[in-house]
Amino acid sequence: MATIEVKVPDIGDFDEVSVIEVLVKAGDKVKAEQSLVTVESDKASMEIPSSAAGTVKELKVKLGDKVKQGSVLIVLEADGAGAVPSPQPSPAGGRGSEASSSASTQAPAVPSPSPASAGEGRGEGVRPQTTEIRVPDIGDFKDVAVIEILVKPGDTIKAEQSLITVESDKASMEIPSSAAGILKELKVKIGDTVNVGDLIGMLEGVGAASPSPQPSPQRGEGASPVAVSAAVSPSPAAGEGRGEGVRTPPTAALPPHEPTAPTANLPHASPSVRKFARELGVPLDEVKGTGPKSRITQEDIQAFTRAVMKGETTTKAVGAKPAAAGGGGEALGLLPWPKVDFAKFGPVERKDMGRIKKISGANLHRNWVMIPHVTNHDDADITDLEAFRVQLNKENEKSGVKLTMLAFLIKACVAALKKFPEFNASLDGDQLVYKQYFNIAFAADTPNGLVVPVIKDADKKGLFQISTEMGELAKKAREGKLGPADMSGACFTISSLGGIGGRYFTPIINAPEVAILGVCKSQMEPVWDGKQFVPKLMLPLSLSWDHRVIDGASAARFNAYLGAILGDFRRTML
Ligand code: CAO
Repeated sequence: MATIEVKVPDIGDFDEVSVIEVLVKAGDKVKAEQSLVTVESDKASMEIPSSAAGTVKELKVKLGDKVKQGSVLIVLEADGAGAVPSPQPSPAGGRGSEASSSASTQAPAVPSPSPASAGEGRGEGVRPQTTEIRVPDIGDFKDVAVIEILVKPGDTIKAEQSLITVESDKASMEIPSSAAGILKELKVKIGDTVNVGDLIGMLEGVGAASPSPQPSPQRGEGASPVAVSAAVSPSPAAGEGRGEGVRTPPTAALPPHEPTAPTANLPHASPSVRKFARELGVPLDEVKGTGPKSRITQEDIQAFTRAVMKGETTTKAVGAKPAAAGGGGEALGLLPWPKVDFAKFGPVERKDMGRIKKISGANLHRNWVMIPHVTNHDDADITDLEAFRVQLNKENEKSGVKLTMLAFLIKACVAALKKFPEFNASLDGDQLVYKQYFNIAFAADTPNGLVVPVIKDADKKGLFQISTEMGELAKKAREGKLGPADMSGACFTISSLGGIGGRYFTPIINAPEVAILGVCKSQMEPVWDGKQFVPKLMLPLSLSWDHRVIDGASAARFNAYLGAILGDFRRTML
């Protein structure tokens, strides 16, 4: 199997760029074109894709590293078919002599620079009164979206001042003005898609830097590169060398100018983070960045979303609307909460909600809104199990530990989670995290509200130990003494109302878990055994599951398996 060094491709004129995100780790399988790292300069950020498919053997960069063209990013054990083993140095770029005993390859250029002759054939153009500013050569990118407009008509623009930001799914870049002058007209708006040569705006007046708008015959088969070059050319010096076969970097990446005021106010985030924010409708400029140089990370977007969902913060757009009691629904396009003067109808007393209720309420609300819940109801025959439990408790009366039905349910759930691992998983972006430990939480009713302590490593504990720990945790819960460690790390939750009553209910999943079992009060029922009705102690089960992760058939099998175990506990040993 070939070993490939995946290197930073030609990224234009960037001398050194910082690695701001590492998107893979050793052992990961990557596809060709899959992004490996995000790099960022002061003007552009871009994801650098892998040039081949394979398994990451070694990471050669870490967050904060400075890299440049040719820096090795990863060592890849290439899949036969996916590998692109030959290095891609450009003779024009002076790298043609590079050789390596192991196959060495540049990731595809992002953006790939234009061929050599962009500056050729300009001639001595007459300085026009009005200059067209067009999208420069931005390499292989097509139909890039305009995501920010940094200037407005009437602004005085300096040469090299950024005008707009464009973004593909792999890179975002600011497009600078090739000339100085007054912006007469903008020809693009946010959301437009643009390509090389598209008109961005019209400048009037003073010193256009790249005067000739004429197409260059030497440019090759490109559609309209010269207008582009007028927009691109960052400085006479950069234009001059082109005729000598020096590769022209995408000017969008080039300009060494000082950021202008609007640029300085722009939120700092990588393209993938911007995309993520847009998908969620999160206004980036309201998110506080916690990354280096206050860069906004994906976690920042998630934290902002969580805070909005919990009602701890609101977006400016929503905040600007008239306040509504019970707020938050407007963000989802819902009607405002009804505002009623209850005192009009009779005496009332107002009390602040307790801390636990506020916290658990916000969590439940988020989980209810964000998880597509389905609940399957079933019954388990626990006639023999209950008799066994009663007998064990009688035998162990003196020990002071009482075996509860919940302890049996915890053990039964561990067996079912082992058999159906997707129930012991969590969603993390596009990935499922399968947990190989079995921490089971149980809902406990306390005077202050609902809390959910966790029995850790329930698979390694016996029924008596589980019952003992449950008793201790339930006592701590009632006394308000549970610490964060007592309530974290759960894989699956059981909510038992068996000691209280009821038949079935629809428990809300405790994110990031993907399922929860609700249990109600068992009762004797006539059950048909094929010949006759026999009295059986039936336990109602209600399993809520996240339909993004679990299918209905799996949920039915999970419940059936749980029922079989509770019907005959010896099956846990199988
Ligand atoms: N069917 C019939 N009886 C049951 C039963 C069931 N499924 N589960 C428990 N019981 C019985 C017990 O055997 C016990 O009876 P005895 O006192 O005669 O022995 C009695 O009910 C009380 O049990 P319990 O509820 O105190 O104990 P537990 O181990 O079953 O539960 C705990 C402990 C902490 C889970 C429970 O006290 C509790 O807080 N339950 C409420 C959970 C809750 O609020 N869920 C809703 C969350 S969503 O809002």
